[in-house]
Amino acid sequence: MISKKLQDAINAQINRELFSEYLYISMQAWFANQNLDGCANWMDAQGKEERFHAMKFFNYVIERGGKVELKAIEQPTIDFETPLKAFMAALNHEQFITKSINDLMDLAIKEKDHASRGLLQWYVDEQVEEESAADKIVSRLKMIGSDIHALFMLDSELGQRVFTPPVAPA
Ligand code: OFO
Repeated sequence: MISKKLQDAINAQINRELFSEYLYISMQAWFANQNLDGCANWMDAQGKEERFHAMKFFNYVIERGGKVELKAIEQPTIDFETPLKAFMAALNHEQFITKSINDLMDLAIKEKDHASRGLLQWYVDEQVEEESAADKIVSRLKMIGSDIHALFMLDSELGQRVFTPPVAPA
């Protein structure tokens, strides 16, 4: 059975993952209003990924005999000003999430909870991808600057993203 301390910490992380979904669909709405449908699609896929992250923790808590306690989800930012600022906000958010996953791992190590360490390693690896994906788009948007044609090309590329549930460890 999972300790109360770890259970509470994972419940807090479930809230952060659900907030992440909320933040990304807020970005999706903003991009859709800018008629950048490819960027909106990318955010839609990212929101679905966050939901997957939340539910993976959710199922784990239950599997370990713990109690899932859902808390209120904070309102996300609704105006992002420019595509670059939106993706920079996404990158900053992922860096924040990485830190919270690392803190959870520290707690699992302290509690000698090996099952949770295994689960959290999956998230540690996932965060490498999450940060890298956002960082790459930020870099490209910086190169694009005010070149509308290049922005539309990137938008079209981001429109190809499809959410596929990440493969969980065996
Ligand atoms: Fe759940 O990784 Fe992004 O926030």
